Parts: sequence; C-alpha cells; structure tokens
Amino acid sequence: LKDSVTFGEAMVMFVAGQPGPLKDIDTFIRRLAGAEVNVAVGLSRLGLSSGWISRLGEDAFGNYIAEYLAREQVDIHGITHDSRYPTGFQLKSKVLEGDPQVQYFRKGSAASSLGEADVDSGYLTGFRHLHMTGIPPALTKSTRAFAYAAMETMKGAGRSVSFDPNLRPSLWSSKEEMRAVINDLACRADWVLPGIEEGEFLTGSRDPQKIADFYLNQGVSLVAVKLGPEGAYFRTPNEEGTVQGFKVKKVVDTVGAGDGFATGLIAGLLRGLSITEAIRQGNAIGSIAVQSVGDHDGYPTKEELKAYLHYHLTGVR
Ligand code: KDG
Repeated sequence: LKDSVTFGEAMVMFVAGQPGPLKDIDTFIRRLAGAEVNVAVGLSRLGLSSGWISRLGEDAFGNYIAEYLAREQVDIHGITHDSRYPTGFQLKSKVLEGDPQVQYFRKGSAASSLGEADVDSGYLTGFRHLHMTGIPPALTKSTRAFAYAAMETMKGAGRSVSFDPNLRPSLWSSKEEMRAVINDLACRADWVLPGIEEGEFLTGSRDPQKIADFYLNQGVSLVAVKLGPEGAYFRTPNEEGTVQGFKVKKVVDTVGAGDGFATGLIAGLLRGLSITEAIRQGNAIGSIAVQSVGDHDGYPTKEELKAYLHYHLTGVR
C-alpha cells in the first residue's frame, strides 16, 4: 500500500509583494495554496508516498498546479481535468505581524464540482491513510458528499483517517452549520487536530483536556490540540502530554503552520514513532512553515527535518 492520500481544492496563491491593503498591491509573488495540497507536498518531501485527489480546470492555473505536484512527486492519478470550470485562486496580504488577509476567487471552481460519484474507492484504498480537512465540506453540497463518502470508504476498508477542522467561516452559510458538520466528521476520524481557538469554538471549552475529551468520548483515538508557539497538547484513551513548540526568530507568515503540523504528525505516526515524537515533528514543521511566505515552501525534506530537530534539541549543527 501507498502511504497517505488527501483531497481538496488547490489554488494558485498571489502573495502581496509589499504590506498594505490588497487593493493597493502592484506586484504579487505566485505560490501554491490549499490546506490538503500543503500536506500532500509535505509528506512527499519527507519521503512518504502521497496522493492528492482533486479537479482542475484546463487553464494556465490548472496546468501550473498539475506540473508543480508532479515535480514534488505527489501522485496525481487522482486528479481530473475539466474544461467547463476554472481553477480557483486567492490573494494573500503581507503583514508585519499577525495573520494575513486572504481573498478567495474560487466560487464555481473545478475543485468545487467534485461529488460523490467521483469517489474512486480503488484509488483511495490503495493508501494506508486518509487526511481530511474541514474545507471541502464547506465548499459545496457535492464536495461535502465527496468528503463523507471518502471517509466512509476509508473507514470501511480499515484505514486510518486524520481530520483537521481548518475552520473557514467565510466559506460556510452559518457558524452553527459549520460547528455541526465539522464535529460530525471529526467524530468519525481516528486523529483530530484542532487549533486551540477552533477547539474552543467546536466544543465550547478552551481547556485542551476538555477539547480532547469531547472527541475521545465519541470514539476518536488521538486528539492533538495546537497551541501555537507553545506547541501542542495531546491525549489518547491512555496517554496525555504537552510537547513544547520550537522558538522562531522571525514569523514571516503564519498560514501553513497547521498543515505543517499535520504533515509531521502523520509522517511520524505512519512511520511508527511514538506520539510524542510524531507531535514534536509536527511542531517542528509548523515552526519552519511560519518562516516563509508561501504555505508550504519551507516544508523540509526528511534530512532537513532531522537536522532541524537535532539542532534545536541539542544546540549542535
Ligand atoms: O491551511 C492553509 C489554507 O488555508 C490555504 O492554503 C488556503 O486552502 C486554503 C483555504 O481554503 O483557506
């Protein structure tokens, strides 16, 4: 079996070259965005076999994405192309502090036309693990149906499933619906990876232990709550702990940190590391991610990750 598969929308991302409101920016730097594609690329860089399922338009953006992923050695056999729809894109502002502003141009995109009929169970179950986020269930009715069907297919085949809520309120019609659907999907997963703010919104408590218990009580086997620079808290039915974060000299852009965390955690668990070690890897990649402009351009190879961990844990290069 191959290692990990995921599905979702990738967008060409234009990052402002200068700080300021997006309407005033003359030059942008092109990158590739999309929570799931970030994880797919991250896992591939770490040497795992990684697949990404989506639909792209037959346009320059779609071709760019397909070529980019092939270069990153992500398995692209799960991608279909459709000339009826465009490939989505987004603009991201440059900020000197805090989270940047993001503006989407993704309504009616090729990826948002994915539906239940596109679920290829033969392809999916060729992987040991499925990583999901809360973004596809937010896009359209059909992508939500795809998400449920993919989850069911993988659970039915005995595969593990990770779920990152990745809350994007602007993509939902109401906060109540967002909470209900995300929790419904999260409770069907094996590993749930909320940020602390997300956990608070989803469970009503800001206490990481209570957030974890909420999902463990529904049958989830591991909850890792991301605490930003403080690292992450985790809990399973018989283990818990907090794994310290890594010090970062300069935060360039926070977007992509959560996907970096998921990448390190999934790679670690699929390779049989302890939960603490897997989470440490997650924290490490999250801290690397915030130091570059794109979502995933800073994500390390296996060797780079090893060197980073070694340096930060021993002080020796
Ligand atoms: O997690 C990073 C993503 O938010 C970014 O790449 C864009 O996928 C994206 C989205 O829909 O917000």
